[in-house]
Amino acid sequence: MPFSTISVIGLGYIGLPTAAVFASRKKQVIGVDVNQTAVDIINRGQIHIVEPDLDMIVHAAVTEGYLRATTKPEPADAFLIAVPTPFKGDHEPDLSYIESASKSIAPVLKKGDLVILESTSPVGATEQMAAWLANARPDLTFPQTHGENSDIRIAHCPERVLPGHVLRELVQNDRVIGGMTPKCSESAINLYKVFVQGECIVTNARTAEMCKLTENSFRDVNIAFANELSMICDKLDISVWELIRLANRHPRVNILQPGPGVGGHCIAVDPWFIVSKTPEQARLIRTAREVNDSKPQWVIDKVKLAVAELLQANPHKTASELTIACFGLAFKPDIDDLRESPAVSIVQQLTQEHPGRILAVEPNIVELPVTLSGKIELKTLEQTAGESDILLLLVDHKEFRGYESKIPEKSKVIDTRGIW
Ligand code: SAJ
Repeated sequence: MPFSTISVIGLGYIGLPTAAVFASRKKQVIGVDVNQTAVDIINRGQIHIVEPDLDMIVHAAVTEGYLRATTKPEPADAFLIAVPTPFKGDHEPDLSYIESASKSIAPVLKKGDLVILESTSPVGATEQMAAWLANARPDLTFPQTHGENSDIRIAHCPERVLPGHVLRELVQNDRVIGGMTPKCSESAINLYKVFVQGECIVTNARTAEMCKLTENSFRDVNIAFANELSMICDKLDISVWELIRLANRHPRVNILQPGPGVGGHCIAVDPWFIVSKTPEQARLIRTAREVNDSKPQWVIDKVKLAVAELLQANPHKTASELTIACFGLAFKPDIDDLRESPAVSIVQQLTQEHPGRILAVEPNIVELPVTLSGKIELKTLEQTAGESDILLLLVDHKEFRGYESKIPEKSKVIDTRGIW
């Protein structure tokens, strides 16, 4: 079935690139978002998020008339829901965005439409979405009650793109397609084949939900292993970086890299969706989360120890005379995204505990986030050399490589990334 009009609900880090790529394949795309400012920016052919090359594609799609944004859903042949699924205070998934997105599209659904849930979701969320839709539209039939004969087709097709490489990965990655029935999957494949060059692999909705959570939990558990090793090695006076390099020479060992903690919007969140459904079984997954979440405090304790050692070596000094320079604020290297960044939370806590100056070097931003502004000084690499007593490397941005040669002998170095 050809899809002439496609609607994407949620124009964030996943929805907007997806909408733009459909539009670049000359589909009529209606982007829907509750944020009027984002809608206005997109309709001007600009973007409100940071992702390489996305501005160009959105600009072209809007000027050529293939992409239009609005706050109110309109009829379409396929709807893709790409809204956030955060967790609440107790690590329970919050499906309220999916609920309001499905309730908002329900009135414009018509027989033959396809609805795809792309948001990362706990197992069962697609069935829940189908129930919300069916409840709002008793005049239409849905797969949970009418199987292959339903008026509406429903599938879960999680996104798996890496921030910073979204446009390439959207097209090239394989796609897991979890239809509520085989016909739902078939319909979803026809939609994704508009731009996906990777393979589209069919499963059911629950397995597709679990697959996405498993991918990110796999990475989280592996990073937790590396982080745990770093804390063990610190106690045993062994370089964890050398250790991992050596162990990885084994043909079947591939350990990831320790760091100051795990940030971003996915890996630190998704494993909790597994834990919340099966708390008794998901013991390793929960512990990995706890290990990774404990790493920022471990780094802060290292800084405090360095301060104490410096004061012991210079009894005439006070802590307020010591300057700490923090290298990197982003949640991972070579991006400007500071949200959910362990580096930011470490620096924030240092501002509360350290009475002296705190400098930050973050080559990917021009202005400090509000949470840090006025509390620390944003500096360039050149301005920082020689000015600091403690150098704390938090993100392995490319600009920081080789900087170790400029660090004065007397300074204390805490390198959470192992590049110095
Ligand atoms: N990190 C380490 N050590 C490592 C690798 C990463 O400490 O060896 C840290 C990073 O510094 C960062 C965090 O982990 O703080 C997450 O970074 P990331 O590059 O591993 O992942 P994200 O969050 O940018 O994107 C992930 C990807 N998932 C996987 O690689 C399994 C991406 O493909 C998903 O689409 C994305 O989550 C998502 O949206 O779920």
